[in-house]
Amino acid sequence: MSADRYFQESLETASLDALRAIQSERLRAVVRHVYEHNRVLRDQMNQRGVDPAAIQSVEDIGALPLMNKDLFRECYPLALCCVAPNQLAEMHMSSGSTGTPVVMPYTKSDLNQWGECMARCYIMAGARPGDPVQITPSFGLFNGGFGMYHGARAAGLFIIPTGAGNTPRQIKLAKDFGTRVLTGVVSYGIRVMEVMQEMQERLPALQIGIFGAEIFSDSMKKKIAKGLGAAVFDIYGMTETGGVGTLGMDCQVHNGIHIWEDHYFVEILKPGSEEPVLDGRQGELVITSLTRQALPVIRFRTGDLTCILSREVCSCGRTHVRVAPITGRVDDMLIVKGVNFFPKQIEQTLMQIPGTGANYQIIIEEIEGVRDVTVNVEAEPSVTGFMVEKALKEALGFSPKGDVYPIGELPRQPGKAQRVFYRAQDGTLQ
Ligand code: DLL
Repeated sequence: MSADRYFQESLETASLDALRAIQSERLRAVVRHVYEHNRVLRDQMNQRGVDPAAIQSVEDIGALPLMNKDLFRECYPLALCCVAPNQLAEMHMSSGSTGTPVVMPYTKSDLNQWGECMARCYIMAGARPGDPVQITPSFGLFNGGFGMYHGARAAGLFIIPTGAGNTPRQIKLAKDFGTRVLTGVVSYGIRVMEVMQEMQERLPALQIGIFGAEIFSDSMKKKIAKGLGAAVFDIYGMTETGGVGTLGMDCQVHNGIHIWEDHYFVEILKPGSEEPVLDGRQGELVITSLTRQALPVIRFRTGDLTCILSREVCSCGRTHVRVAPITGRVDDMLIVKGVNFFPKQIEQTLMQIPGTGANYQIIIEEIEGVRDVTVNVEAEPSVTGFMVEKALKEALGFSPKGDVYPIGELPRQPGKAQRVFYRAQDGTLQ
């Protein structure tokens, strides 16, 4: 494996012992930093009776209190910040579906850390300095656009910062400037693919598609890869860890998401408890950021479900742990007619039916007190509702109603797609 396949070869391929030593040293420092500089986090540790000096290595992490999204919301705007306001260089924010937003402030050093993690992802996907990269998430409070930008700067790519929207123009620019790397949220990857089909356009220079921010089943990855004619990567990150790419991405082997372990410590816990689950078993991903200044998270309950796939050295040469693509959020599980399932299972099934498009809706409703589900999917005329119902019955063990719509007919939202809707009493979808 040649050195130019890595952004930081020695760190990306460090031995497991070296990684553990780096993590322990950084954990000691970050715990001291938050204890000294943030009242909320200090109170939490005191209440739990934790002496920060007693946290000597990652083995001791279980003693520390956990953080969650509610804490971020209660601490809006900057009560969790661990540096003086004049140290701040940038902020991002996610609004979520309800309530007070989650704010992430950055120092200059945090922006470098973000750029470094994201640059590793670009190089891991096969991007090389000078490659044209088209960045399609919005440049604003959502972290997607700027994170992909900071990383592309660090990796020395040629940045085409189109931001969101105007897909025919995006395709024209990609063609005119020879875009080799296209980045975005998953549903925008779908949009580009659909509009390319409508315009009967191909993008011969495009080789790498980097998408994330939404549930991303394997069959959806295959569909997008085929539609774009590019290798597709599943990039992961969130506002609370510092944005897109901070946590990591799958490598060219496509066997799990490498989490950048010199920057983040990974635990998988049973949802709602502090009990660790065994490698290979699904649980909630809990993250500690080891190298951030303005707002490091300590044992942050991400709400995302995954499992440890492997701690072995990957055939790409990287040693950083691999987790499974995200299954869904802890509170995403649907229960209909006694069957538990995640929206991702429906996506995976729909995308395997030949002739389906990439847009779908899962509608939950109560009919005479009984919960039912209807699945709407866009598809070619050859696909019937019966075919959809049959495939879902085989995959899930019960028969949701299936309705087929012509391609382009289901509503689309800007940014992250909403896939699950609840039908209110008055018939509207929420
Ligand atoms: O969505 C960061 C991002 C931007 C990732 C662009 C990838 C591309 P938030 O808006 O804070 O940040 O949302 C974070 O989105 O907890 C997951 O539930 C979900 N998510 C992010 N990436 C993936 C992924 C960005 N690759 C929340 N697969 C996370 C599945 C993802 N879900």
